[in-house]
Amino acid sequence: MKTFTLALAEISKMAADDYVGFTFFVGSMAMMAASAFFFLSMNDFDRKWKTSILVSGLITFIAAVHYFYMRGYWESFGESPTFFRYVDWVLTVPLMCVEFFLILRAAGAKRSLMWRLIILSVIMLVTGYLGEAVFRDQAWLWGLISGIAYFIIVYDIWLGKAKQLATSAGGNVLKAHKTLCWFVLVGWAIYPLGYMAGTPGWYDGLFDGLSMDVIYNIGDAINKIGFGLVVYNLAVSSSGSKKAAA
Ligand SMILES: *C/C=C(C)/C=C/C=C(C)/C=C/C1=C(C)CCCC1(C)C
Repeated sequence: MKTFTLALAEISKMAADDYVGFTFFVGSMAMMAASAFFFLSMNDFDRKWKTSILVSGLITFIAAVHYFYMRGYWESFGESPTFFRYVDWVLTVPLMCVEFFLILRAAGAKRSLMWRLIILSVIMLVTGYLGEAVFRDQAWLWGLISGIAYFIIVYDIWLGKAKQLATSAGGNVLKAHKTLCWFVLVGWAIYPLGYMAGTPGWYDGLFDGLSMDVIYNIGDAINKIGFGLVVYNLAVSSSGSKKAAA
């Protein structure tokens, strides 16, 4: 009861114009709801798809836990929870790479493809962290290196090996792959905008009035939940059997 009262007291203290606090709060709830949805529905599918849905749920669940911490951090210190943010990403973005591998596995995707995407995503995130938290004076340089890793990922999935595999798989897999590719090209492009809004550089002034954390929070909701739903749809449209029998 005491914790409950305390929690209420904290919530009532959130200012009406605290968009960062608000999006952290809504983000926590959305990630939690999405996790419940994915976890509860995963048993409707056969084994092949179960793992993919499990991973969708893990992505939103890991994010939900980090959002609770990040909201609290913001509440207590009024600062961006940069460290928690990047720990969240370094766990969840590689899992999104695993999703690509899982849906292309039947078409013959090798583990090397998965590891390549994972390593690129870790390079993208570690260099981003260095620019945002450690070498802020050279944020543009670290952002650029991070951006190069990002573009290689985009290239790989849109035009490289992953694309070939998706094309040979055809049908629903190809469709889902394409949608995920759009998420990476457009949805993930939200993050560099947040980065530029939150770090000093030649781009100063371009993003005046925009909050890095609000931009990141919107990006996370779109990408983590959206990605999971694409995979869920693929499972629904491809697995017929068990679902139809139920
Ligand atoms: C669930 C979290 C996701 C999908 C996070 C994705 C993050 C990125 C695509 C971040 C990319 C960055 C750049 C491309 C350049 C500037 C630094 C970053 C790390 C913000």
